[in-house]
Amino acid sequence: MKIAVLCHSGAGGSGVVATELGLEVALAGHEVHFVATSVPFRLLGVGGANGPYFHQVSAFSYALFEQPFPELSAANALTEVIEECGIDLTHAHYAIPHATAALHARNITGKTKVLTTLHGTDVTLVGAEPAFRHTTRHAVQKSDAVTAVSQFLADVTRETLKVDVPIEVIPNFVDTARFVRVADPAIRARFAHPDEALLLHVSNFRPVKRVEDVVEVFARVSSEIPARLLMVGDGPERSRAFELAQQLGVIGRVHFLGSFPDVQTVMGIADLFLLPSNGESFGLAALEAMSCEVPVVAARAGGVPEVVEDGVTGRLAEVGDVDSMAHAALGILRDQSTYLAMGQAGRRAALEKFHPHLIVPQYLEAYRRVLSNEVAPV
Ligand code: GMT
Repeated sequence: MKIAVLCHSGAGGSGVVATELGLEVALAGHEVHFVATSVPFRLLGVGGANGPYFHQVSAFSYALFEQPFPELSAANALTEVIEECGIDLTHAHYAIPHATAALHARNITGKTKVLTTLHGTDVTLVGAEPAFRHTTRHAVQKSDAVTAVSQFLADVTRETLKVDVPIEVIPNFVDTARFVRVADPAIRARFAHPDEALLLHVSNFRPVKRVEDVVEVFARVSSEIPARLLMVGDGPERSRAFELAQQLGVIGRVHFLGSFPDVQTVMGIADLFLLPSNGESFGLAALEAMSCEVPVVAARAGGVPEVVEDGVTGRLAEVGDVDSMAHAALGILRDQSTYLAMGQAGRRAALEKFHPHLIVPQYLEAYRRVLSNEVAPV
């Protein structure tokens, strides 16, 4: 198959899933062409003459246009790739602008099929916004096939957008060979003393992530036990988290590391992962932590309970309940046997439920069905 992958290039989960999946599909022997505004985060340094290939969506600004048209630029770039490379199927990650752009390109060329994967905020934030409701609904309704990354997201999509097309649930996956425990004391020693608990948060620091709750939880934990916090990623809420850490007097124990693609190293040395988001369709970062045997303390929001099993692979609390989250974190960190059991259960879940060998074939099968005009069995 020749597949075009239309995705965001930043550090957000949808771009990460698009990239990791595209790489797996290429490994399975298919020709994969990424189409994005810049090289996707986790594709940096990968690819070559044998693919996967990258095609840039060019930006165009013109004084008469008060706003840019990312959807039309993406549709234009995709149209060229479809024509030049003979693309069979376009996999659009995120509804607007990517599914809409893919539908445009399908109309222009009359050639490609479109499979859209919904990731979360494309429905829960963008699609729920009156300014985008009709266009998001149209994108979902008119795709040749639609997948969602959790049952929660499939249900919310039906309710919010009032669509009646089949939505197949295909969960996120994790490369369990890469996301492993890192038992190198020298790496851990860069951030924490051996007697300190190392807490971790990884995200794109958007409001939905509630990064201030991360700091609040950490302040409570570190008032009880020696601890450090690694904050990995960047985004609009980073400075608020920094200021709060200063106000709470814990800034000396919080490391803001910025954004980098090989998060597996910091995941592998952490003792606890914090994900207090107020809405999370899946929570890929939590799964990556679980694969590294790191227990997760998270808010019980959206699809998170489909990933983190309360009391087994971590602990869940209500959104904003930082006292309960801190209490749960301390309970795990103070009890070595709970800590080890939760870490091992997380690893087992990653291997038995979210391994690429289980998930990638589901996408390949969805591609095959779309290309042979079969309907998804949902
Ligand atoms: O909000 C983000 O963290 C980024 C966002 C995206 O679309 O780039 O992530 C969403 O997709 C991920 C991959 O499918 C999911 O694991 C995240 O839970 C989801 N984020 C939200 O729903 C907030």
